[in-house]
Amino acid sequence: MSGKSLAVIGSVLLVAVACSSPGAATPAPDAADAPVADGAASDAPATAEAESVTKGWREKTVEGLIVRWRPLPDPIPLNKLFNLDIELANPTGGPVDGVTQMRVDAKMPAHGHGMTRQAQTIMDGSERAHAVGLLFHMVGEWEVSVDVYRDQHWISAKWTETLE
Ligand SMILES: [Cu+2]
Repeated sequence: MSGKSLAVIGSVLLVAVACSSPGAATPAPDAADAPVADGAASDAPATAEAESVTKGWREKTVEGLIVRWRPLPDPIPLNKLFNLDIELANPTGGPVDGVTQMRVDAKMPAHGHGMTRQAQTIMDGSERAHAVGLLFHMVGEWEVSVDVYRDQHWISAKWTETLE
């Protein structure tokens, strides 16, 4: 009798889990998801830029691919989790083809160490991704790399971010 009740409860739980997982598997789109079409990222001269102000999208063209990212929040906080939005673009316009994977990592080259945790990168179509769970645990210079797997090889775009 009680065994049967447990079995019923068990199946109800299973149904509940099964029902909730499709929703849970979809990462909630960030509130700040609106792609700021600011080619204005390179507006200000890069000289003597204050590292403590919002810099917006960082951009670099590597192997014929425009790679952009911005931290959330911006500026990157010390010793607190942050995320990155990543966008790819084709310099000649049109879609970006052949991208199957993206990943993000960061290290402090001067100290010979990386982050204390691994970021998870979730692709959102073939031209966007969200990297979650980065953490800069020290002040100083961090090298951020956004790696894109395209046409069977990795393209790596790197930036230096200074945390004060
Ligand atoms: Cu360090």
